[in-house]
Amino acid sequence: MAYRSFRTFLDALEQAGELRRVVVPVDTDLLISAWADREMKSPGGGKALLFEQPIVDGKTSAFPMAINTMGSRRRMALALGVTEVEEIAQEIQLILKAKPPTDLREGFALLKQGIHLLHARPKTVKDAPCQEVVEIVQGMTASEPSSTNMTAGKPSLLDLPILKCWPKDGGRFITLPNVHTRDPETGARNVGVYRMQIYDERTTAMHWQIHKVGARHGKRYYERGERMPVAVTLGGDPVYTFAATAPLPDGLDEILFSGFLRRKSVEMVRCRTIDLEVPADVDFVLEGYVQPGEMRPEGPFGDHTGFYTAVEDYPVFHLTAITHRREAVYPTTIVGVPPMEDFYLGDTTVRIFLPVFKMNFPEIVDMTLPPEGVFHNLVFVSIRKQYPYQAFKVMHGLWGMGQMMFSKYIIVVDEDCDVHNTSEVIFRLCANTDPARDTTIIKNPSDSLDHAPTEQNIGSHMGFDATRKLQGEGYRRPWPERLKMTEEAKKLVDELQRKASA
Ligand SMILES: Cc1cc2nc3c(=O)[nH]c(=O)nc-3n(C[C@H](O)[C@H](O)[C@H](O)COP(=O)(O)O)c2cc1C
Ligand SMILES: [Mn+2]
Repeated sequence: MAYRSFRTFLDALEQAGELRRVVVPVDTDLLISAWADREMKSPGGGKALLFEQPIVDGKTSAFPMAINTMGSRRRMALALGVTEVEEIAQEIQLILKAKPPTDLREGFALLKQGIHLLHARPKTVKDAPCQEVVEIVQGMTASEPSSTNMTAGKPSLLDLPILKCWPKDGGRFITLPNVHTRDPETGARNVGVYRMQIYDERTTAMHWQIHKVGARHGKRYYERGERMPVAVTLGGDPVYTFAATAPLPDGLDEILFSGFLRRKSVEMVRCRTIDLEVPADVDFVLEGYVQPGEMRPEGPFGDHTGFYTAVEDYPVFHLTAITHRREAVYPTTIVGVPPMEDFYLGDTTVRIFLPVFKMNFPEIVDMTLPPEGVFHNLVFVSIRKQYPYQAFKVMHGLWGMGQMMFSKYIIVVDEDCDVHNTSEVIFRLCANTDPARDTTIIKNPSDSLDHAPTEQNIGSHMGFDATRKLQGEGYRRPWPERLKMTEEAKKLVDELQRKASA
């Protein structure tokens, strides 16, 4: 299901009892953040919050703002228009297994997949809700000057209800920007969520870390000495933001993936001042550019590690235009000590792409990144083990897959262990390992945000084989049997307890 706008998504959340409206004015300087932090940490991720009167520098913003809209399993499913995100995983599995159908049922299933894939191709449109209001920086020449909806005016980022999230943050940060860029050589498009610190009404930082696709595109422009067009979108169908946060297999275009997820092709419109296209139904578009070589200190920022990320130099984004819907809503999030909203974004990605992991590693049964690990610090994976050292083979495989390279600790357990039950995983880890025999330490790139490694971006990672040991793994004793009560005894006690409490 596709949402026509961010507001339709908010309406759906409200109807499902998943949204709370806040009608009192609340300051964007720490107070919305403090409120949202409490909400995100309440059982199950709390509710989405719509602040109708965000206060910026003592004035009520012209735009309402929404936060925690994807911060629970239920809201993630609603965002993606499904009952359970496993439905999408099943679809992906079907596509991966695409082969001549062996019976009619399978044939129909494949056909349906095919149609959805056709839907995935974006279309270009001329009229766009996201350009109902167009404000162009003076001196910039806009395309299609004949347009009727052109508004004179001075675009200013300070008009948006942008949060200062944590007390020692270096300023206000746009936290859910969908940053659209293009590879100048191949033309390949990319969308990633990279936070943007506001410097002034027309300038921000562009925090794409060195391992990210935006940074790679940037490097191509820098090498050519060319100004890099960058379009930042906010809002629209929530699948756009989800796709932009998902570490997609390289080469899978976020816009195509969005079309697949929403079962409707994304309508794209050309920006007014730069040569890029963006989804026509988003709430805001910040058009601009990054100048090769220009760097500026960014931060500090209260990050999803639970710590402040220190000041570092990052590229600078220069605004050339703001276009927006007349009734735009500003979407945002905050990150911090887990659990926070972003856990659910990451969790959904793992659940959706489990079939891709399983295709590469058929022994994988289930996998999760528990919230305590803040994405990259901790991975639990269960496998059906057949041969010695298979747990190590799986670790090395994961460390070689895209952003899984950052995984600091990987714990491999047997298939009968529920990886979503952290207590059960820790029990297996403690009970089944001899540290010298069952661990491995490797070198790999580290997440830029990880403050623990001595040097930024590089570090060691550790794998634990907490599976039951086979003979060929150096274990020479018989593996003991795990305790289990008989079914008969359990049934009899059920009856006895019923009687005792009657
Ligand atoms: C709320 C949120 C904020 C994020 N902020 C950043 C950021 O500032 N810089 C960054 O490099 N990645 C950030 N990420 C992670 C990227 O969006 C993620 O790695 C994504 O897969 C990058 O896309 P890419 O592979 O196309 O570069 C953030 C993710 C979330 C959920
Ligand atoms: Mn990407």
